[in-house]
Amino acid sequence: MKPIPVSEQRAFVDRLAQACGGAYSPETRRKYYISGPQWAAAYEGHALFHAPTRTPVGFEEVIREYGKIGIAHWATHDTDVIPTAALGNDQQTEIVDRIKKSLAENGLACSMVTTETFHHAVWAASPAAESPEVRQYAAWRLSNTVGIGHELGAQFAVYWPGSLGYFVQGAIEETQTLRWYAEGLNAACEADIEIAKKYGRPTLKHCMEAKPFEPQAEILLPTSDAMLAFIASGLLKHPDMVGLNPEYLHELMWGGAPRAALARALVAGKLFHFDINDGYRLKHDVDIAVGLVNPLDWLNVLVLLRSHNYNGPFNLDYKPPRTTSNHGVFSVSFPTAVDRFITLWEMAGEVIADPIIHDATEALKAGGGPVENPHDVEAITASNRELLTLHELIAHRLVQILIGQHRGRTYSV
Ligand code: XLS
Ligand code: MG
Ligand code: MG
Repeated sequence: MKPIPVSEQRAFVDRLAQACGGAYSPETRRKYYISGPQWAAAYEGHALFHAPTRTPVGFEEVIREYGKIGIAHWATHDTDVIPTAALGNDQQTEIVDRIKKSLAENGLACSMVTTETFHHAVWAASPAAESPEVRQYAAWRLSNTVGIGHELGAQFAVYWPGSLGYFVQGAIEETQTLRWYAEGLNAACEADIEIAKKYGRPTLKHCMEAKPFEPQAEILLPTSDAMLAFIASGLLKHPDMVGLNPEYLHELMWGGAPRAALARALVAGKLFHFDINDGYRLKHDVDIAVGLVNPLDWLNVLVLLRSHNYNGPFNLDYKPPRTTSNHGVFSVSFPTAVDRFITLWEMAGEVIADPIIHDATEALKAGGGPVENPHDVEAITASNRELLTLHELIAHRLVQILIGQHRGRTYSV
């Protein structure tokens, strides 16, 4: 192939993206509770050892582009859009008004707000640091975000505690730090009760998000399960207001099965919000877009959520790769992520309705019938021995559905 001149590269990429097919219309995409975070689209490709590869984009552009794609909800950290020094003053009011206008003009709603308690130097020792001034400031920041959430019409507030942990042993006392962390959440819930009254709105759903490592060496609440225990620990004044925002990759990172983590959140009634992305086990928080690494697992995750009527947001918390251009973020990265999600979600419906999977799972539950002596271990083992082969058949069927083989896709050899 001849070199593609710079002036023709966008058109070339757009033509191939178009040729991929399998895209949904913006109207169809809007029917799903999919949210696009400000920080995901505005991510410039930087990291500790990585220089930015993209130029900054502000919320007006992100909201406009999400609107064009058909991403109907938007989420943000306070400092993604408001400079830290401007928080709580007139500039905050002015920016929040501009956000409201931008959302309305582009047909989006704000679903979630979250407080940045990890990036600024003030959080070096976490938002539950020893210094009472840091903790007071943290409580104020969380409450201020709740206020922004109500002003923007959000339903959820997310808490990723970032540096809640330590690099060096013995530097902090874990039980004390957890108590202090609870105080921050308590302040946010109390503020919410007051602010919600003023706005005549229901209180927000407060969602804790775990990540097992990064940025600290040892994390106090590394998993969604740890957070469930924390919510039930008695340290929270309003545990009913607090649930989880599991992130798919964050569960995979510690070696867990995301679907099992979600199941534990579901049985506890705490699956409020869900950050969707993909990546690898026991590795860095690579935040790859949904379905690019583990599509089969993703299909299974969505089968679980569909069959339990999960109706919270699917938040596209991923990072377009450093190789993707500013244009590519909105022309390739976000639309393809949304379309893979929708296809996997609809496919999950197909799995639930599939007669083979249905018959197999029902047969496994029916078993081989009662045995004469209910303590006869050999008879119990033998009674459904043949039926157990269905486990593997179910797995095969799921892969068939994923790759279209169930529709008779074969190759002539
Ligand atoms: C970081 C988290 C973050 C939260 C919101 O790893 O995923 O993006 O979702 O602070
Ligand atoms: Mg996240
Ligand atoms: Mg992540």
